[in-house]
Amino acid sequence: MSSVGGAIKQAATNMTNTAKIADLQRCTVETVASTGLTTDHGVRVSDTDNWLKLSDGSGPGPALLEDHIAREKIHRFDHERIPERVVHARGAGAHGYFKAYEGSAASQFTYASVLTDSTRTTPVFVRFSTVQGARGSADTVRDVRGFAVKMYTQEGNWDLVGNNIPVFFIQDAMKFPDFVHAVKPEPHNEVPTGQTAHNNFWDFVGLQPESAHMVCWAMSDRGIPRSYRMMQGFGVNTYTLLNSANERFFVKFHWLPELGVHSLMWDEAFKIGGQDPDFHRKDLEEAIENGAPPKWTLAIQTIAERDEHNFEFDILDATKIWPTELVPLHEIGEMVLNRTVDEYFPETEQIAFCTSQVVPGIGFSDDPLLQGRNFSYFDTQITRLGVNWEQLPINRPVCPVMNHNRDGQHQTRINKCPVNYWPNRLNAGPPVPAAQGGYHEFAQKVVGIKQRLRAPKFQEHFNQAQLFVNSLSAPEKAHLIAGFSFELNHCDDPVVYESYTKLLNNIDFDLATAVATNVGGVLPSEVGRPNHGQTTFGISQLDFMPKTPTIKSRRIAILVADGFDATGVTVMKTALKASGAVPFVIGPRRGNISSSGGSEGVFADHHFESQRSTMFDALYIPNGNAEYGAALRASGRVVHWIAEAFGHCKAIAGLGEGQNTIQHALAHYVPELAFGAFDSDAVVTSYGVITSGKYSLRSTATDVINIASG
Ligand code: HDE
Repeated sequence: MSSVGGAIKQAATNMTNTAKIADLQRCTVETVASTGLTTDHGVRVSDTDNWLKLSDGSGPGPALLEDHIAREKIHRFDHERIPERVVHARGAGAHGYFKAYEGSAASQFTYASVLTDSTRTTPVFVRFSTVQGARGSADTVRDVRGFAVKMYTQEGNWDLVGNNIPVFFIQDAMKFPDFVHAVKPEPHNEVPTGQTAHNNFWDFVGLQPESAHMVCWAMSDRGIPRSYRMMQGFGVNTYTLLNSANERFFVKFHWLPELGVHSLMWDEAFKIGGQDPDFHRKDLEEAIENGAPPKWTLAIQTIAERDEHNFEFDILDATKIWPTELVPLHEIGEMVLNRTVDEYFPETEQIAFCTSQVVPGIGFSDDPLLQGRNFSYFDTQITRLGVNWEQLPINRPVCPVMNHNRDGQHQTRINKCPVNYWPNRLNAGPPVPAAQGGYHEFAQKVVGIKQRLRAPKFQEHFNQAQLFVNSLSAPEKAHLIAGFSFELNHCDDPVVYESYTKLLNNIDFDLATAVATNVGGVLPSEVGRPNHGQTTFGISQLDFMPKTPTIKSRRIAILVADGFDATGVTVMKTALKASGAVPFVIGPRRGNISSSGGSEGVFADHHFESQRSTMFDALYIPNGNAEYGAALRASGRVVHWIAEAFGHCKAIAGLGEGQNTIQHALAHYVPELAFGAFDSDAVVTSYGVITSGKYSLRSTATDVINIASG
């Protein structure tokens, strides 16, 4: 029996056989060539290319409607599309597992076994996404990234539907439709795609100042991550945990990436948007398939019930972080994503997250954003996937499901039971008492008057925006100014950019002055709001460099031409691979490139035109003979490669002719033109010209330098 595609995932399947993968196997179909083509009702088809026609043979003749085989093919095609997600339409997903750490602090706060039982391996599916763009938009646009985790626990599914930014634009769920309408393409011309750089977005956020803190995060480097694998994840909303002594704690969830937090340069991000719109999607797949499964630590911040009101901000306000100096992080487990999907639509598209899906020991708070989310997600899945969306293979739990919900479109369960209600004479489907694992709501005492309101501490909007700006490093601050300036410069309505530059003065005078100067906004005449001068850990990406410096899974380009030094390339490739990096040889053509000794050549994976410096983290140019050096220096594309990589603060190393070529390319380089030149010091060593690298890629730079010198 020949099996198409069957062998492809074999290796991966063996090492990732979680309970969920086993469950999905029940409906995973291998394409078996020997079966031959059939209709959907299983009848073998002899011709799938020619519609049944009435013809004397001299011409096609009219097509006959009676051709049920052709009709079925067209009908199925006509209905392939489902509504895309109203936000977060573009995404990429992967399978993996979560494991709680042994002896972590989690059991002080919760009896949820998924978080406390270190002997368990809980299957997970994670979907990363952008928010604004349509399903077909580019990955690297400036936007917030979704970080949605479905844990298939033994007590039911737990969905932690988060973002890569710890706060949100609005405080009350009722503002969500306004916010999304404002950020999405404008209604009259459906412009722009995958961007927040337009009048309506800045008009709205200017009039809704509670968004100021989140807007700062989105305009910073956090809005243009290098990879999904190098982002933090945050539950954002305040949830609650319940322990076995029936004590309740408020909790915020954090995912901390093993690889550290890194971003693209803005100039890189929008170039990649055109050069390779699937950059992040492919990066996730490439890393998993190359044996570098991404890993995150799960950490929690908790606040006891009695301390709820002991903070100057409201701990239920999703536009605020809980500074770690006030509320420390406890690391309680880790998540690894080690398996790519078999088919995008049934897995990544049909996965449906709901904040309301929690498991015993985890609950909600009165966070007004979360309360609305708990309603919205379930509702939207019904439009997107139909009422029985929880039965879809990717969504169904790995534990038993038993209740009296019935029927609806696309019901796939056949319940062998004559009663579908409770109570019933057969005692079928009785509720489970809390003591035996039934979900238990905390008995929260609530006294109040029915009213529409914003609670008092929800009125303050700029303290933490200021804290954010104060906590950035100098390069990050410059990137923030550049981000604001780019976006507001795209707004052509003066009312919009003038009022937003005025608002910025409530956050920071220098920021407001710099942005207003760049975009023709309103220059502040005096400080709008005194700076409290406070900073906090965990805002700057420099706070999240990898614990152990690594170049694992980083893409390194080796530029060559005929006459290169074969030994130099072999040694470098071997050293890079040994460090877990992924080297690519780029030459004047795809194919064999001959070496200086004429002995062995090297196969160039790509030619100079087809892959740009933006797609790599670092660049190495080996030595070679004189003709080789001359050819490299005569190539405008090579010179541009080097200058562009330098401008993006990449690690660059070269030997001999490679070094000469780098110096040639950078001889007329005007540092001020570099897209971040302030932290891109050119260092000339005996190994070549090496930039210190952008702060966020510094570990790569150091390691490439070490390898080049070693
Ligand atoms: Fe969402 N959000 N959201 N959101 N959200 C959706 O659900 C909504 C919010 C987030 O990969 C929708 O299945 C409301 C915060 C992610 O499938 C929808 C409010 C955070 C995803 C919805 C928020 C998020 C969504 C659209 C304000 C970070 C993608 C399709 C009260 C914690 C999940 C869907 C995936 C998706 C509603 C605010 C994250 C319409 C009403 C805050 C990662 O239900």
